[in-house]
Amino acid sequence: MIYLGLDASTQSLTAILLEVDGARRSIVGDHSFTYDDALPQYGTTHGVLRNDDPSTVVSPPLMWAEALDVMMAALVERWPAEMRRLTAISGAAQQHGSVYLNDHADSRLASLSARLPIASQLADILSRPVAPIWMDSSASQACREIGAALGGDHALARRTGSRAFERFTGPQIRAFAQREPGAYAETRRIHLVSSFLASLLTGAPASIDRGDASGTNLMDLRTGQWWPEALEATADGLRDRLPTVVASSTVVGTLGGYWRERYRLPEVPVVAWTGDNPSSLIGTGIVREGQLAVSLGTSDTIFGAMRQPRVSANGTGHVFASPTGGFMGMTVFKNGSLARERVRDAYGLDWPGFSAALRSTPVGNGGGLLLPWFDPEITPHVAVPGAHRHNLDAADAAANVRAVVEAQMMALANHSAWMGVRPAVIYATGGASANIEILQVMADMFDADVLRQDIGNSACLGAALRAWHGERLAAGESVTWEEVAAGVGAPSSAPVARPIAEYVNLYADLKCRYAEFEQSQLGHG
Ligand code: ADP
Ligand code: XUL
Repeated sequence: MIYLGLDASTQSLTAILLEVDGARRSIVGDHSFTYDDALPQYGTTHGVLRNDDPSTVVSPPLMWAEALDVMMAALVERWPAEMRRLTAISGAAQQHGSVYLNDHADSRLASLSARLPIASQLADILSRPVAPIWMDSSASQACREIGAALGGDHALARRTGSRAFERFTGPQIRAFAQREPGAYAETRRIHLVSSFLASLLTGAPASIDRGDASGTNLMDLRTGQWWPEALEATADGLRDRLPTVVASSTVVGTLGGYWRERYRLPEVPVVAWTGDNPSSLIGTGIVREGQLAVSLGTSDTIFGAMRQPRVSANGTGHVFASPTGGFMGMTVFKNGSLARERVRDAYGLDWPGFSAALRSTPVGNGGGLLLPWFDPEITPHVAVPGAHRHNLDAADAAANVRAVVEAQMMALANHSAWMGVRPAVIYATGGASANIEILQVMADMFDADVLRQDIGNSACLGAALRAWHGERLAAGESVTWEEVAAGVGAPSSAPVARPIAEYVNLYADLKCRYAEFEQSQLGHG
């Protein structure tokens, strides 16, 4: 049986074909491309569109639709036999981003012509031509209003898992309804990226899973359904515009006629798509509390499973529903890979040069510190971007490379303390987990062994594994999450980096100094 997992991330679309044959599982195909390279006509840089205002970051939804077409064509060309034997599909997508569809959407999706590319048939179903994505931080006022209407940050966090965050879908919807009331009035459906892409596959409005619905400030974590008061505090008539919320293992439809005719694919179940981070939880095999993963992708995230939702007292981080039916804790940083690239490029380096700089500089950087807020930051909240240096010469390339990596690892460690987990092992994933020198800083900072999967994209692997789990469940077979997590997803057992006692001690001290520097720059010092 062959399962297709897709991951529509900020910068790229990735696919994994997973074959399950009894206890044997193997990856029989994988393919990935960046939107910038494959679809330059949309004019994105790193998958996004920006204007002069650093708080506004959007992407074209039609680009994601066209990317699905490009991906299916490539998969069918390279793995024709496997694609004909497809058993089920699921997906993961960057979280929080929202897509706004008008009254024509339902009938258009149900009657797509297989002779024309999908994107060319969707242009007039959007009530908003662009989708605000997780990097957008322009909804501050909406956050304040929603927080105030729902009893303050802590009350909102206890109910939905997070205080109001600018990138969360609820505040984004409120900001849109206030700025463009006419376009909001024309909006019939609002999808997250995950449920939008699932809808394109099924040809009908697809439900959203609880994991991705947790990133909206609109779902009650205890009931796993939309929270009526939050809907009311966010925008008029919102309930009717949102997808229904379902458990992550739910089959939300079958592959639509467009894909079956255009690519000669079977009519297979489509399992609910989820967010990339909940999907990574499955892909890294973290199904028990006490384990943590760090994803170094476009965003840097740190997350782990939680049996009961425990929100942080000071508003850092999130609790989401996990695809396993429990919960997950997470802290997110916007200045992840793009900040590392910014430093790399500022000094004319490539990745080997970046790694060489890490090897040639002393651990602790002689006390040189950098706050790498090149973009507005999520954790801690920084509205006005700016990189701040302490004891660090901006002209010293190698020291700045070490400073950005140490800063990111210190921020990951400090701002995940609220989860109360001190792991002996960290599971590293995401594009930058290819970099062993970065992982050594991680090991020393967390005093933990770092394990890395052979498969770099755990969100995509999680999607393929969830397709398998959901399809089997629908067929009446129960597959435990432990079984799902075992096997192909498991990292190779040998750590790729181990903590060195001397550096662990040095970082214990430096982490406190970093926290003080951060506070002083935030104006709380
Ligand atoms: P996404 O969040 O879009 O899924 P990925 O997890 O695919 O992102 O990561 C992409 C990023 O990986 C690139 O932006 C790049 O900065 C980073 N990357 C790739 N190779 C390396 C490397 N050797 N060292 C550090 N970063 C790397
Ligand atoms: C999670 C978040 C990002 C996106 C993009 O809350 O904002 O990690 O999911 O990957």
